[in-house]
Amino acid sequence: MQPRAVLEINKPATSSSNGSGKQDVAADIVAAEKYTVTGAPAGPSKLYQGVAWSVHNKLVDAFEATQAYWKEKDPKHVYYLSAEFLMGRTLTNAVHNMGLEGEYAEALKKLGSSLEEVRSQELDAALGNGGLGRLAACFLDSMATLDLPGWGYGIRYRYGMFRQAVKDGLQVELPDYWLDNGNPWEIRRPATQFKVGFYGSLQDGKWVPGEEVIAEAYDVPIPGYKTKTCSNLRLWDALPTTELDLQAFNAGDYVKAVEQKRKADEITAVLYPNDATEEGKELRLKQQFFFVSASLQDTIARYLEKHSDLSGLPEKACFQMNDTHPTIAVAELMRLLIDVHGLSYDDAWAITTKTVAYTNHTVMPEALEKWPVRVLAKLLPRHMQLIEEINDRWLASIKDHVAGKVEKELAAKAAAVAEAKAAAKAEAQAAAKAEGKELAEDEEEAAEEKKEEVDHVAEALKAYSIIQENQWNKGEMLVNMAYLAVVGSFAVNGVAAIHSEIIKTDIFPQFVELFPERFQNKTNGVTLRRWLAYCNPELSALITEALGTDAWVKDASLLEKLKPFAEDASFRARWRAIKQQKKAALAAHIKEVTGYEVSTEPLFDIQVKRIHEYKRQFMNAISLIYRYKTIKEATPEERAKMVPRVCVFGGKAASAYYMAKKIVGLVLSISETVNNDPDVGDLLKVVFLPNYNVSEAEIIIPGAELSQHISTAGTEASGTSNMKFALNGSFIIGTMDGANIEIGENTGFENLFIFGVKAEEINRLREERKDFKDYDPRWTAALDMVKAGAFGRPDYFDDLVASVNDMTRGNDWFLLANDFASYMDAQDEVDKLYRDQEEWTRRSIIYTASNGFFSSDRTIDQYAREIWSVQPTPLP
Ligand code: CR1
Repeated sequence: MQPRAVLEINKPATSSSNGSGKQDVAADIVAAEKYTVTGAPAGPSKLYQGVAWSVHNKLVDAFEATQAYWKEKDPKHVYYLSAEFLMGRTLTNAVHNMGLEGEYAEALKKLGSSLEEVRSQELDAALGNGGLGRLAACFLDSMATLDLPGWGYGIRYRYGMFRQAVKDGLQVELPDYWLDNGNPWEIRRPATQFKVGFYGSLQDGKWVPGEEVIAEAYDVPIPGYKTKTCSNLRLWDALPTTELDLQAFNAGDYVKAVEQKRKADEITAVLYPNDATEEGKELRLKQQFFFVSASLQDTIARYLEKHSDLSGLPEKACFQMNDTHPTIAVAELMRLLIDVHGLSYDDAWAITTKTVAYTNHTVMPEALEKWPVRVLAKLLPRHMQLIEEINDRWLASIKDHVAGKVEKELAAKAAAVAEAKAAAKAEAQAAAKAEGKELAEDEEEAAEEKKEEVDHVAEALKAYSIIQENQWNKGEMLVNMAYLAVVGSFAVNGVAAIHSEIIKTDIFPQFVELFPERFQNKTNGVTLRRWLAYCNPELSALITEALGTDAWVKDASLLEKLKPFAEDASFRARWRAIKQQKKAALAAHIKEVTGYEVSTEPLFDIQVKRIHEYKRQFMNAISLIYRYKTIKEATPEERAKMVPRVCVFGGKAASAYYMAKKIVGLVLSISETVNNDPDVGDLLKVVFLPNYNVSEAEIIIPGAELSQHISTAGTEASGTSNMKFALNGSFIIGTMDGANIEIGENTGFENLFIFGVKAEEINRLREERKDFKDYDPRWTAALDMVKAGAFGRPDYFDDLVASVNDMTRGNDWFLLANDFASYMDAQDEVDKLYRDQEEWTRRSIIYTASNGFFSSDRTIDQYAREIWSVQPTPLP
């Protein structure tokens, strides 16, 4: 067991800047270093602390100025409620956004170091899982940059999600001790506390919680780029109402003495605790309610400092629910307005439905949250009661519409039946006539049809009901949180054009029919600060030189002007040299982390994202096995023609996701076999980089030449790394899914390697392929190698291999085998183009030049105008 290297830190008093304008930054750093770290050895880690606390003070000044100004002006704010914020490191971002890089570079030079050296000492704030959390972080950057009044609200998870490590060729999960060295980027607010209750009962219609914790605020300043605006991410920590029960303690009951503290600690320990158990489910809901309740109470309290009448709340606040995790906000806002502030149900509902908006981020059924009524009623009895009332009123309000629809459908059906019957009757009559007989009339028919209609309406209403029966577990009632979100919101949006269509046709069609205007699209974006300017300073400098300005960092549409440079051979040479430099940096990182030595000559081919069957890392792995087999069997002449590749994987598998963990295991096994096979040499290297996170991505993405976004069409809502890769001049191999489609439209589809079936073909194919056996021979050959143990542990991979034939969902559910042949063809096209380095580089430039659309500034501008109605409010 390694001891954790925890620094001892005495947090400095906030804001030490002397306000006299000119400052000696080096002295400031040294001073901060002294009062922040005691007993730590000198070196980059100590220096990091000094720099960070020195920058902290500048951030706090900007933060206080902005917040005071907004408080005075009282503009409408957006509150971005999110279970995840994947912030990554802050130092570089803060220094650059505030335009302090010159000062700090100079100061650090004096101190014998550099920003690059100290930045690596910072631990990632990994309070997120994947794209959804990183999107939230990009959005905060853009909101501040566009001077839009708005805060993020979330949870300060003490151990993040988990740190992924590799042990014996498999993923293991460890706590992520990201707060070990203190956190210079937050400000604790002991004065901002709210009580949050759980359990208990309803007494005389009033909720009396059985358990309470205190939510305490931590503010994380979010500096905008080239603006004085410094926004806020407010994260909640949970404290017990009684930290130590001294009586229990003195009575020797030490467990009971700290029970409250333990319960509070549980809430803010980790993101997404395993919800396979009932306790886990309850804990997740507890977390969701905890941060939502605190955030709403906080917002209302601030609103009431300036206004007395809550009916004006929609003019001052908009709550954007980032996926369904914060959806309990609909019920909690109702409760606060009715039970705490004395409003009528109708007034409360009018306010709620003008204040709350919902973004859907997924169509995967397992991620569309449904809470058992049982769990909700136990943990939040008053909220369950309100949800029932919301549902009853909702269903009553649409009953006529549904009845009308049913009537029409029945009439159409009856007409068809009558027609068929008449035809049959005519036929029978004709036959009877031929035999010389008479036919009797059926008199009971009409009465029966009337009775049927009533049942049909009730049946049809079920499709609209927020409370539904569990289709897998009859008798269990569930609250469909996405439906609650749709009913309670004034706007619902998807995150890429195709996804926003799919949610209308497949997820919420019955709601679209009632209020089509509520549904919108907001194609995702990424901040060009972090994902181009700062993670790839060399490329950024070249872009700035070519365009004669760095204005593209804030106005991404200017990137378009790079296009003519793609035709300039000397520019291409410089572009290529920078890519080589970034590949070298990635190669060095691979060596440091995995020990594998990779050449920088091969094509760098990357797939980094959460591990999931729908993202099809397994298909990529199988293709690499086939590539390996081809190399092994090739003649020297054939080998000479091959395009060598370094193939990098990264991504976490959810701790309870059995199949995903096996996929990680397979990639690691392939990597070990291939990289140690002397026959292969530099023709193929396969690398799994553990603990993929924001900082890893900042090294990986600039070094990529090809990146893989190969989800089964219709399953990836958007993807955002595809945008980051494209902006860094990396090609995309991918399916017609998520934002790939819009990237194709912007870049020109001829520049992407598109393969596989389209979303509209999926359902038919899944049906057709129930007994599919006609596999591509390359697919079969590769799988046979796994089965035969070419990568060790054949038994371990048995069910992964079999998962493609999983009959419970239907054969080849994610259509890996189905798409394999076209995937391999697309890969051949990649190799072919890579041989022509001039053309490859030309198109790489086109990628960067074409994708300014995917700046999150554009996305946020759309949200602000089309959903939030929030105006830029810059400091004078
Ligand atoms: C989607 O899977 C998308 C991000 C951000 C994810 C991904 O395609 O880019 O959201 N969804 O919109 C998600 O995490 C819980 O759902």
